[in-house]
Amino acid sequence: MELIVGNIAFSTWSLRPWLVLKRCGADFTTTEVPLYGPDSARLLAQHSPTGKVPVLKVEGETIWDSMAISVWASEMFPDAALWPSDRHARWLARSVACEMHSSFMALRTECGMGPDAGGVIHTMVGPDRAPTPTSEAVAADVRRLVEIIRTMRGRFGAAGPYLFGEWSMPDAFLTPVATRFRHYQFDLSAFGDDGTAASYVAELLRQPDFLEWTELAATKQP
Ligand SMILES: N[C@@H](CCC(=O)N[C@@H](CS)C(=O)NCC(=O)O)C(=O)O
Repeated sequence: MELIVGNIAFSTWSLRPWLVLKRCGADFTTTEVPLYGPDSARLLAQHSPTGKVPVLKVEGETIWDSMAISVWASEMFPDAALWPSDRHARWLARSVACEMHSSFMALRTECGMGPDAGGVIHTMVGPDRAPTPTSEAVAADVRRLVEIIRTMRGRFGAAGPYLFGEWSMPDAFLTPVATRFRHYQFDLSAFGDDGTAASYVAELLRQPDFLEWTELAATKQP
């Protein structure tokens, strides 16, 4: 089984299924395709029907899209408990993962990872960037994320430090956000946080699998 990813330092979409597969204990290799280079389009076309990563190559199939790969993993590794066992928590965990997958465009665009228009490369693994003024659209995204974290941690977080207590799929989908908050040095208290979101973000950034990804990034050129 082979997971094709973009630059480990900044490909936020790639990080999610990588965390999910690690959580499952899946036996997989990771192949990095450098993005935004002169040869990137050709290399991506060799691996991916959409020209985008991540994709998972397994049993002769190519599964594209981070959500599809994650859903595949939850089907193939039921013992990994990728979704919460409580059914109410599970329904809402899916809502959070899907919202994360389909929304927050302002945050993604204005607080991007990878090379910016000026050629500066923003990465999930530092160095951090001095805080910059945020647009109202970004502020609305951050407020919504803080609200999600406070609500889910408040309702379901008693059994552990993650969004639904024990680690579950939404944590994989929110880890790239945690790296954006760190890189762009967001003060979450200015967006409605009472400390819950900041603690949760810190937890995501110290989860062992993310630290392994960070170590992997250190061995590569961004
Ligand atoms: N919705 C897709 C998004 C994939 C995506 O946008 N991947 C970026 C890398 S982070 C990419 O491959 N970009 C290459 C390009 O657009 O040339 C997913 O979840 O997998």
